[in-house]
Amino acid sequence: MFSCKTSPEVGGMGHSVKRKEDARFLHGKGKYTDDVKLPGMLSMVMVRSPYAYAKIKSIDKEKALAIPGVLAVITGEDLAQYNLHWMPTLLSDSQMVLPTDTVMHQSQEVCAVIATDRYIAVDGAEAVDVQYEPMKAIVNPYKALEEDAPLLRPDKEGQKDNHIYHWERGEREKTDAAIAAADVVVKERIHLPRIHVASIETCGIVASYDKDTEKMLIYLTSQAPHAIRTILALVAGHVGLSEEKIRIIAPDIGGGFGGKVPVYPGYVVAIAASFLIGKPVKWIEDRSENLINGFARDYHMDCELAATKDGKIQAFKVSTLADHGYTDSSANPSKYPTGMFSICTGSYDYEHAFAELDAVYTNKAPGGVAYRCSFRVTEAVHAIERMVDKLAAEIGKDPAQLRFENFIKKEQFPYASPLGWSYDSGDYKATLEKAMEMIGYDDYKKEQAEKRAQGKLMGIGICTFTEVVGAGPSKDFDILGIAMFDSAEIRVHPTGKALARFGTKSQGQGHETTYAQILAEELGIPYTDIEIDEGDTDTAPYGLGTYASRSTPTAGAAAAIAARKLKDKGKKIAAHLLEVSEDDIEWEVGKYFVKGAPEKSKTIQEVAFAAYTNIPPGMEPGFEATHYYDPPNLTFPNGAYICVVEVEEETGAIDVKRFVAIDDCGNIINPMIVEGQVHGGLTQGIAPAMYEGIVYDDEGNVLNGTLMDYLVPTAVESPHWETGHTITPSPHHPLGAKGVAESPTVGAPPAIANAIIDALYPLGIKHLDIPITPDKVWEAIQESKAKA
Ligand code: MCN
Ligand code: CUN
Repeated sequence: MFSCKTSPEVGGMGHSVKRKEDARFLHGKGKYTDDVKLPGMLSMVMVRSPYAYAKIKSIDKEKALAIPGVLAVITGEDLAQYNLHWMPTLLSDSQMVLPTDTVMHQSQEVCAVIATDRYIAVDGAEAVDVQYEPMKAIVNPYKALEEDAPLLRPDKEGQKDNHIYHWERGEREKTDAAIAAADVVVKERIHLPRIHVASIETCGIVASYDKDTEKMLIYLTSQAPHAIRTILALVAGHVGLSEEKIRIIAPDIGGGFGGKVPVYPGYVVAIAASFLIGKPVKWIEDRSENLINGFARDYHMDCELAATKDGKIQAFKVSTLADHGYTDSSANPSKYPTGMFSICTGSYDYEHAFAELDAVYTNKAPGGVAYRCSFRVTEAVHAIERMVDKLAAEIGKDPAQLRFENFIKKEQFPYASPLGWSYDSGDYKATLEKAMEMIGYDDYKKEQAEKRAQGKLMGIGICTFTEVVGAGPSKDFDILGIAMFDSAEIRVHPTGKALARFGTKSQGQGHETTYAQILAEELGIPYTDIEIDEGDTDTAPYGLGTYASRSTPTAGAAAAIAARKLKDKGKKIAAHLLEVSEDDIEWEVGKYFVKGAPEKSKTIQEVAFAAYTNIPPGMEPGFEATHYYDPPNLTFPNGAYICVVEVEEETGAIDVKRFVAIDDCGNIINPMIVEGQVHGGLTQGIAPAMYEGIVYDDEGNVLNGTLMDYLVPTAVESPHWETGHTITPSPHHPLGAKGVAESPTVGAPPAIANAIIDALYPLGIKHLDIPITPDKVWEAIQESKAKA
């Protein structure tokens, strides 16, 4: 167990101090991209395609340009003159900035109208006359692979069909053989549909080019400002936008959840427009533009789990078809096109596994963007956790018992998983035991038996997941060639107060508080005396940004090590001040003292002052340190979630009675912030499980592109989350911490799905795909009754 080393006033690790950033947010003083107003700023609005697949016959700008205040209509042809009409996606596919001849999905950007204000720009966009020749859209990814399917991406050299790539991990033959020889094999096709992060703040940019200084100042709601700057320089260097001339400032962010990692076409057009016109250009998406473009997931997974008749798991195989829309815009590391999907073997110890994935083009918006997923871990965890429950049901074993019998044991860590990961640490048994105790598992089992006897539908669902977060190591992980590590830079001022800057960027995770707590833990400077700064590429050290719950595993570690470098320098200064040898100096949080004479001491603040005023001969003045941290491995948090539901047979209504979440993210920096992250993440877990899913018609139209039709759960839909934790420190992280922010979103959907399907099991219903809505349940019940 973890015990705090610092006082609450210093506020190091383990203290639930209040978030420093909240005063600003609660007082309405957060500064978001749309709050940026620059002199002479213009507004940009996109003209979007009503069709999912169409040839553009003509674009008539005349009427739009005739509107007073409309300054320009930018088309793909205009950008083509500068070779800016295509851009790379984060996974090295290509995406149109603006089309020159064909639109590939409904709501795709067709051209951009620039005007003196947004109202005029909207009028201008409506006045642009685009003539289309609609074509038959491919919506179903299986049909996209049929032989007579039209080739969607003839622009790609060598592309002969709509197949993007094949990926595989593990041993196909051995896994197939183990499955063929097993007593029991359960199979299922599991679909995780497209969903949208639906952050409160949509995407947006203010691009401001100064022709005299040749500097491009960009305000961008971005989770990864440094990486985006590098990519922009690589894409637009040929027109003079080189990296030192680009400054990206990511101001406050109203939710990222993965949706603010990529570069969207609107960003490039706004930058190009400002570059050409020489004035600031703002582009902010409206809600529907945000909801219809860019989604997570769309994985169709064929799963097979094999076991002995008493439930010893022997092999797992999963073959996935991934619908990426018209371009693969997954924000995944380049050597991991399917992200960390190969964590799909889960928390269980068995020998044989094989995972393969085929990615395919369809006429949908670029897919594979994230939804609080740790790089495809949600999909992986859903596959294995649904299948483990299916196996339990098939052999009539309690799903908790089945898990206990198959868990990787505490002594087996570091554990080499069959698909190539080295799990760092964990105690899965303890985590599940704690969850079962907290919810009162055995009592619910009895209650369920009684309810079933009365013909009532009650279900208990478990998910015991293993997460994988914290990329690097940079030797394995890069995005478009940019290696993944992260950074911290600390400056302690003469009065002992400090400023620390990071390569990550908080979107609501509380970094201004927790990074200060890490430094407080290491240096003993109160967390309230430490300012945290992120997101400005001109001032922050280079880093890859905040996603995949990597900030604590990477930048958090960098902060600790940078602080330790400072402490080493401080020790020399303290020795000088106390007139003893360095070897005689000891450290206790916040001060140095002479071994055996604790009354002779210097505080960190006194040492900081001396660093600028009274240093030993030959030493550099100043009290600063920087560290770029390249982790030796990822961190592997885990959790045990249990959900209890009741389903009403007449209506299909689902009532989540209890939900207990026990997370193990190693040592915790701020328990309250972690709890907040878990609450938010669980709500984003119930969302895809029960409510959210983008629906397409056969023509590729999105049928729920507004928040009237796309149900984002609020406090009303959310159950009372009950949380707790176990602590297995990461052996390789300098603070023993693991990332946590996405665990709940990864773990909750299968727990909820398992509970609902368990409730319906007496009716013979053995699987439902998420979102499991009341109408889906009702239909399944009707079908099962018709069969009976
Ligand atoms: N933390 C801690 N102790 C630990 C682990 C984490 O106190 N052992 C704290 C951290 O210090 C940090 C927070 O918990 O303040 C989350 O840390 P971490 O797990 O490292 O995740 P990141 O900071 O990298 O956040 C990214 C993650 C992702 S990928 C998505 S998606 C998501 C999420 O954060 N988007 C969010 N949570 C979000 N929360 C808000 N409010 N808004 C978003 O857009
Ligand atoms: Cu997968 S969503 Mo978060 O990694 O930014």
